[in-house]
Amino acid sequence: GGCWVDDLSVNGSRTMESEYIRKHHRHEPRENQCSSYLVKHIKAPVHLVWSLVRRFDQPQRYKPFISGCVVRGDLEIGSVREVNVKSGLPATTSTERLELLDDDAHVLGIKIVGGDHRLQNYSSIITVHPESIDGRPGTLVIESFVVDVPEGNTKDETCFFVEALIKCNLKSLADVSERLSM
Ligand code: A9S
Repeated sequence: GGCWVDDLSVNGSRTMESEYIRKHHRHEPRENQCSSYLVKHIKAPVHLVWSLVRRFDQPQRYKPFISGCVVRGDLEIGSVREVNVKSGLPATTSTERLELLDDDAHVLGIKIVGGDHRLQNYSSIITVHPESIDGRPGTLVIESFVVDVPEGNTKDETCFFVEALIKCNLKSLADVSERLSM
């Protein structure tokens, strides 16, 4: 019956999701750190979503808080980008290093190594996976992070702050991808 199939598809996607998380999104947060992950289902094909995510040199293509960036290096592991943040946010710049870029497994890893903000020892992993949404090609995006809990903040506050920013990034990634795939 419908419920079993639905249940299977829900459980199916949930076990796939947990499989991807176990494989790519393992962070060992230290006592003074918090770590979490977010999931986004995008109605656009995985190659299109990945073409946006993989551009370490152009985060502004989908990240709403970033006005631009300058990259030193040539998109090799270890390249560093100087990100300029739009006004109105609790930062103006962020210096970020490319840790991982796997065009086969669709994995991007970055570390924030500097900037006038409060996210110390921030590192994130974003992976994209093909899935079918309403029988059409879609993409499951998973983004995880680990970051120091700043002095004077709690783990919950820190997770809430970072999760809110990543939710905005993933919403914008969905909007840009879905518009491009129309
Ligand atoms: O850009 C990301 O992938 C994720 C985050 C959390 C970036 C956050 C940010 O760019 C602001 C949006 C400016 C917020 C940085 C580095 C610090 C902030 O305080």
